[in-house]
Amino acid sequence: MISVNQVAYESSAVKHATLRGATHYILHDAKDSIVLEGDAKPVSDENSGIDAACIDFSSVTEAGEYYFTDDSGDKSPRFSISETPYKNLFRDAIRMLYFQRCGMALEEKYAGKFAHAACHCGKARILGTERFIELGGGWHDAGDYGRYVTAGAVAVAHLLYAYLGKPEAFELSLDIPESGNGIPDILNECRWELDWMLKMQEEDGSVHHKATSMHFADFIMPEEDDLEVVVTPVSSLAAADFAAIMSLASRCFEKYDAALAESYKAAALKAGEWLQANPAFLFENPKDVHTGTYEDMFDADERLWAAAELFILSGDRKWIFEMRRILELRVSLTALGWADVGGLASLAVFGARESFPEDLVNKLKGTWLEEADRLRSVAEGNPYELAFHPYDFRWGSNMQVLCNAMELLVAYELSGKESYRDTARFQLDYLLGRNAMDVSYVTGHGERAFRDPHNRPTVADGIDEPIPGYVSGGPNYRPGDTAANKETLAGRGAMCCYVDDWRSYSTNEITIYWNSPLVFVLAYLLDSSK
Ligand code: 9MR
Ligand code: 9MR
Ligand code: ZN
Repeated sequence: MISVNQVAYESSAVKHATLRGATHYILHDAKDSIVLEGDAKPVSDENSGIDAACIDFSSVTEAGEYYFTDDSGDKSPRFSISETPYKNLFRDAIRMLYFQRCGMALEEKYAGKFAHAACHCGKARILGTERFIELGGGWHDAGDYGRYVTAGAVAVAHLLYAYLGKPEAFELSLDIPESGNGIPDILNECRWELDWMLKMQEEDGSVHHKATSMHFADFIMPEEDDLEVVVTPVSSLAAADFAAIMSLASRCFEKYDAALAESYKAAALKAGEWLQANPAFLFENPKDVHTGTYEDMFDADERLWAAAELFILSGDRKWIFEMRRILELRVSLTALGWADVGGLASLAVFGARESFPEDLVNKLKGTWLEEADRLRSVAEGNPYELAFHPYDFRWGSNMQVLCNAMELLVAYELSGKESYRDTARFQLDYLLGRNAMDVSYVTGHGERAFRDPHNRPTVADGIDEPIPGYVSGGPNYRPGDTAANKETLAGRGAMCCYVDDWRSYSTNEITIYWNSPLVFVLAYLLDSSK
């Protein structure tokens, strides 16, 4: 069996596939002619538990459709080689966020057969009070209908840093209601989340952690969900992420809508003042609230990100002192997920290098490149060239795969070393099918793309296929749901602890912050394929 990136390889790029259970491979073009053949010797692979070998077919550069066969009689999925791969994938990966919109009818004009009525339009209650607030807007977090500030801020951050880094990649219409208003559609889409987030801020600058029902809704369409939406207490995690994302948003919108940029700025500064005056307010689910927690025991990395962005926004040196204070602590400076956001602080600094003290920039840059070296060497050690060890396959492992690719692509920009970008491509190849499950983890993209996400609308809408462009959470070596658990997945290697089954929230859910790093990675790779 030969696993490939089922979507596409870029003509001029390095091209690898992975073979298992065979020793001879043949590459065919669309007319079944043999293009290349060779022998490979499988070696052991700790991630999948199955011997495998890496195949290099970089010498094949002609655009077209291809597939592999091997001496075990297997045929690989078809894939293409193209000069401009990923354009449709990129668009669908962003449009996923439009489909997560809450509080707005998704019209057929934009949503096609996936259209549905507006949802969650009633007022929300501040938990523990009888105070009700208008809370329309935002994106549903995932396969559930909650809206969570920290998760949302991180998703928007991936998108906006991608936009600031590679604005040309975003010169496309997403066919969303705001398209054609003179503002890049990526900003239009992010605004839907940002303006909701503004409503989560209190007068004193603090920010509520999340807005969900008391327990998860059934598998019904969002407009049928009439459970009361409650707003949980504030957290310093939410306030810090909020301050950072509003600062960043203010910069991005400045040239398109000065008044809006000003309101994001005011909100950011207010959250920043609250943060400085208040200690850590971590988050735990209040009694009787059973939805996701996004718990995090440490808010220093969130504060670091906020300080970096607030410094860019205000030029106030107090934020540099705050950064130096936090840099004395043990904070990851490369992490880009929802729990650890120190890497977002690094991205903020790299994008505004001239404004920051040189020693600070160098420290972050040094740490960044060290991590890129580590990732590259882990990837070199296995036949999928995945920068993972078995214990990296946690809930949402595909986010980590993509965040590693982001890390490597930024390392390439900082250093010019091609090998970082090559390793980044291997991470994308893994996501798109070059893995031991032989699955493309993006719906609608790839001959063997997953089809059955843990996503309420997909289950409830009566349409056979899912909306294209969802990223699955992916393999989880500690699965824990009715479809994926210790019994059903007994004996499998970590890379194979996955089921394409809607009941499997621990391996096959979708979230906004699993799509957003894919958008970042594709924006950077599209730039290189110009
Ligand atoms: O659908 C929920 C999903 O969004 C969450 O990620 C997951 C873990 O918090 O929980 C899912 O809801 C399940 C609940 O936790 C237990 N009962 C079954 C629910 C639906 O499968
Ligand atoms: O993505 C989250 C993952 O890292 C955690 O391990 C998991 C369990 O706490 O929760 C995931 O987040 C879920 C959130 O709590 C509710 N919406 C669905 C998210 C994805 O499963
Ligand atoms: Zn909704």
